Amino acid sequence: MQQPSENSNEWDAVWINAHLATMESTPENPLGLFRDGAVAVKDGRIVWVGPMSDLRNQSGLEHAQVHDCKSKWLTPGLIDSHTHLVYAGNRAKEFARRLAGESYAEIAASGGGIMSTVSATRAASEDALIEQTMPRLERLMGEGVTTIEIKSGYGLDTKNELKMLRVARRLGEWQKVRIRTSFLAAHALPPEFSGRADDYITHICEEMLPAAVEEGLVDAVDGFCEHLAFSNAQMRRVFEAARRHKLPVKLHAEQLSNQHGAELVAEFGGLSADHIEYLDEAGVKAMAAAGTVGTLLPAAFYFLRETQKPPIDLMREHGVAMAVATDSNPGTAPIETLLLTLNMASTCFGLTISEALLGVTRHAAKALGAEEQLGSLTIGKVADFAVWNVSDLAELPYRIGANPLSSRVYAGQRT
Ligand code: DI6
Ligand code: FE
Repeated sequence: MQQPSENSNEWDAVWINAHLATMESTPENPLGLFRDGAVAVKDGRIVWVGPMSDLRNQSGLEHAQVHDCKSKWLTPGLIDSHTHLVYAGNRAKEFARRLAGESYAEIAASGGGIMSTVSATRAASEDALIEQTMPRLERLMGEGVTTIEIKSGYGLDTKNELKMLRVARRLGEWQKVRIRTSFLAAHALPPEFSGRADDYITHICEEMLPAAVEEGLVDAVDGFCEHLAFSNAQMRRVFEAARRHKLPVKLHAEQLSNQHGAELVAEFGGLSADHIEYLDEAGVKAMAAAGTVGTLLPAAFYFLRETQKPPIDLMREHGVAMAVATDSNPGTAPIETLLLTLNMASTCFGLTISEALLGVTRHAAKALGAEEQLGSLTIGKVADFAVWNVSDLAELPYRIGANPLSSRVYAGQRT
């Protein structure tokens, strides 16, 4: 059991009579489950975690606000570590085209796909983007999500990429949610650079990224390494620019084909390789050696009716941590629920209940480079919790379309 920290004398609040999933894994107990526990909070951080039987002896208890969980399950706040939440419009018409037989790649090649969302997003003001994104954000928050990664990538020029990132930052200031931004200018080739992909990469490295960094808008650098987007060599140049700014990298890798993007991101000590349906053993080994997380995006797999599954067994064998995220975006994953995504991760990819839940907590925190702060009920970490009205946490991935959230706690405050 964890020991109280020295300055824990006066707690602000304590959640009692909770069954806890600490996410502090052991081989026998991967979710760190224990029943009849309590968690205490001060200044937005966890200061004590222990069994109810030890609570009475804690001096911090005296003035603390007490929240009785009445035997509900309490987990860390959920983390959606890969989203494209900020965008304008939608692509329902392209869904209809796909149902009539066109492929995602064909629609992209005909000027639809990412480019249609780029046009809509460029035309939208910051306020309009906020207005359109807010309901999506609130739906995720309503499922106990307390941290969300949001990418740019629908601006594709300096002005509009910065606009998207500013919107992401503003959402985090207005709502009780932590936002981590990723700079994704290397998402698609904008029409201004048609036929000149290498020049666009130069423009990203020399103009766009420095401008975004200058405004403090970038937490990580991302890219789309794919035959219909950017090559491994082009992504290497973007990652070298990221390194000059001391920014961590991540990558949309091996989604539709194997471009050895996972090896590239691992070479740069990257946070995560995402999608990874076509990942091979060399990529898995490189990720294991670098501590790069494999981020699974089953909603995109489902929505594109893909059949190639990520190499889950190889990642288990080599000890690659797996995160699970929505990929919420208008083209390949128009989804606004992380709970349903958990179900898809288990149903489509065969993740165990523990793997799925670690994928939206501790491993998702690692995918954001925030494992020191987030993702488990550990003394010193931020007090972001979700309290669930379930008798067994397996109900979270199991139920389809249900939302058993009872309450949500952000930085020690009930929201
Ligand atoms: N892979 C995806 O699944 C999304 N981006 C990416 O790089 C798709 C984005 C879109 O179609 O709008
Ligand atoms: Fe994505």
